[in-house]
Amino acid sequence: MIEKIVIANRGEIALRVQRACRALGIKTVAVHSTADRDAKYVMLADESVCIGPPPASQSYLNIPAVISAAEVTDAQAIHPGYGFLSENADFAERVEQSGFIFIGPRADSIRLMGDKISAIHAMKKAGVPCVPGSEGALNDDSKRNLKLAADIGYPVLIKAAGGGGGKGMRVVHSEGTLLNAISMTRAEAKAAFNNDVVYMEKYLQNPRHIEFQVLADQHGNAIHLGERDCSLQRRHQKVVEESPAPGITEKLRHKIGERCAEACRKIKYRGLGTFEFLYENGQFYFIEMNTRVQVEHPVTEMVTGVDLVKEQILVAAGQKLRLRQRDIEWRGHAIECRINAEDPASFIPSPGRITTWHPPGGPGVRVDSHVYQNYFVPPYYDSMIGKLIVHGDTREIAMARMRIALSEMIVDGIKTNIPLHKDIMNDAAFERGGVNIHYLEKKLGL
Ligand code: MV4
Repeated sequence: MIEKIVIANRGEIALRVQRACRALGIKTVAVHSTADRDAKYVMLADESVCIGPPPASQSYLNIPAVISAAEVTDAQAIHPGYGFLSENADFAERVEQSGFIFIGPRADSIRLMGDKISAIHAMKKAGVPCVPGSEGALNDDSKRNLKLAADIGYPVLIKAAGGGGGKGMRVVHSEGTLLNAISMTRAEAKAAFNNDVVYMEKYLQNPRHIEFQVLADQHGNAIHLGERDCSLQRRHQKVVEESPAPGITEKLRHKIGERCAEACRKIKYRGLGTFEFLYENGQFYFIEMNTRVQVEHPVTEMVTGVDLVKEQILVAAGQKLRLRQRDIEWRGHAIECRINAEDPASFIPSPGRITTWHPPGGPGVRVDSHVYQNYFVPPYYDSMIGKLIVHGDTREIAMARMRIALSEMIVDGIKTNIPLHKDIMNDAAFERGGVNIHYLEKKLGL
């Protein structure tokens, strides 16, 4: 069994992983940049190693520094959290080559999903429903590309195989602009990802973003833990997430969830994973798979009662899944608000010292945050300072709890997006449930 884990991340997820380790009796090593030296989660860890200066490129993204931290502390495993090195196949490979356990999938699974074309190909083959599209890379044969688009039907979307998370995409409404759009997307993709491979999909105009959580072990077992609705986003940054997704029946949940679990068995996937879908007119369309623990994992934990990070560590250690599909039960409804240090109207980051930190509490309220009174939010990293998650028997009760929790929450010294969350929780369309991916940007007048 693993006795000591290096947590190759910072902030709330570093603390979250630490808690899972503690629950399993595993010792923790925090790695940190000089900007995070005084963070409480660093002091709470059993050991800590400074791995470099504030810029992430010289600390949290420094592969040799992270692996050295595992060597000098005699740890057996490395947990990458989310962001940073979490979906870097080369990192996963080097961790394992250095004799450590990477707490995540095998490097080849990360690589498979990192290339969006190979991911779609593998998932389609495994029976997961995908968006109608080119089924592979586009070449420079204009006639073929025009025929592909005509067959798919306009509007189409040109996407970069190395993209994801919203970068490198272009909508094309008619044949007159198709060829130029392909070359433009290709050039941008080359510049951004050093990979000019692009593909084509039918453009879905008003979908919801719904994702399925899966968990698999190294022995061929895989289960799904239902779905999360992450449609409330601004510029590809999720703002509010919830589980279950409004209006998704138990029958549909099991149908799509089982397809995802079966796909994991077919590709011999191990660890936590998220299948991202677009959902429109009652149909699910796979777009991408994430091979890490996600920011929004707590909403799934709240409705299923499963500690996902704990299970993730156990399967990485080689244990068989303790949970079977029939053990998974969904109870009530959970909502998460991402609390960011930013101006609620302009979204400009607002780093600085937190002079008052008064988190909410009470039944069904969870706060995942690493901050505290007098904490200095550094300007170098993501502006998320925590997550407020609520649970209730129904969506209405969860929303009511979120309104109260937001009203109790006091953060002074910096600006936060709490006013935006209060506004969303009183929005009539959000209250009805099932808004699409464009709703928040339209509401904000973007
Ligand atoms: C799409 C789409 C519509 N049709 N694919 C954006 C990020 C990347 N992960 C996939 N994205 C999209 N792919 C087809 N065929 C619309 C988006 C999209 C989006 C998806 C999920 C969440 C927010 C989004 C915001 C804008 C566009």
